[in-house]
Amino acid sequence: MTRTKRLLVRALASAALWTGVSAQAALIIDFESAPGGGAPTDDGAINGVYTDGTTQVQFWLGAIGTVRPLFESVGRPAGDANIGFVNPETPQNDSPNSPGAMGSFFARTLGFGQTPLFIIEYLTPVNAASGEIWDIDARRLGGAEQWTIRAYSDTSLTNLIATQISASGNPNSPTGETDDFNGMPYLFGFSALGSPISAITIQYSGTAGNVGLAFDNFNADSDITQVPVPGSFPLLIGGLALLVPQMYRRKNR
Ligand SMILES: [Ca+2]
Ligand SMILES: [Ca+2]
Ligand SMILES: [Ca+2]
Repeated sequence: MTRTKRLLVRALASAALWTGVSAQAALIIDFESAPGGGAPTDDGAINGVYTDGTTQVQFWLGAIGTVRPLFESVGRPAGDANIGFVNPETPQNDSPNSPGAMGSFFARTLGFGQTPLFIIEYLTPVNAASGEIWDIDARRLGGAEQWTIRAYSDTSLTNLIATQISASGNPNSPTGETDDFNGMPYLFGFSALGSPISAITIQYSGTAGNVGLAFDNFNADSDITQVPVPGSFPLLIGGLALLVPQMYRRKNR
């Protein structure tokens, strides 16, 4: 085997290892199916536990064991009387500015003007989580939307281990409905907290009225706001760095 080939093999092995690391199992809940499998129903309750066989998680409103959040259809198909968010930047409400970014369904609270505590309850504690709060916007001269996201190490919501404040809508934008997060996701994430996470809550803490929560693409056990550099990544770069001059030399022979 030539030196170039050896280097190529080493670089490819590193790449394979790198791919393996980033493809670790993760439970991603995009609300495109119901917890037990099967298709969601627009405005139907999100009943039951989502699981990938390892992580188990479910959603509540107000208090654990009481009311369930609802599935909401992306866009506004005929007969959809109740929506999750208003977006004047797209032809239909409940639509992301980037087509496809929410799939066909997301999760919402009960309706505008009702913002019960959104609770993510783990039956199996995790070390990380991240998710998208959609369409954080504002009312022209009428306040702005904002959410407070908290992680707890228990399901009685007493042992607070982390708090994040979301971005805020911009009440000074020309319309109050076309600022940075209108029709866009705000991504929150928790990891490396010292204690495992048993619950996450999302509480409304903004000043605009007539608000509801739109939630999607929940990484139940991974924090995609943190991109770790895998151990093999420097080796891959090193392998390629050695390889490039070899190839160059060969080409100029
Ligand atoms: Ca809808
Ligand atoms: Ca609906
Ligand atoms: Ca979705």
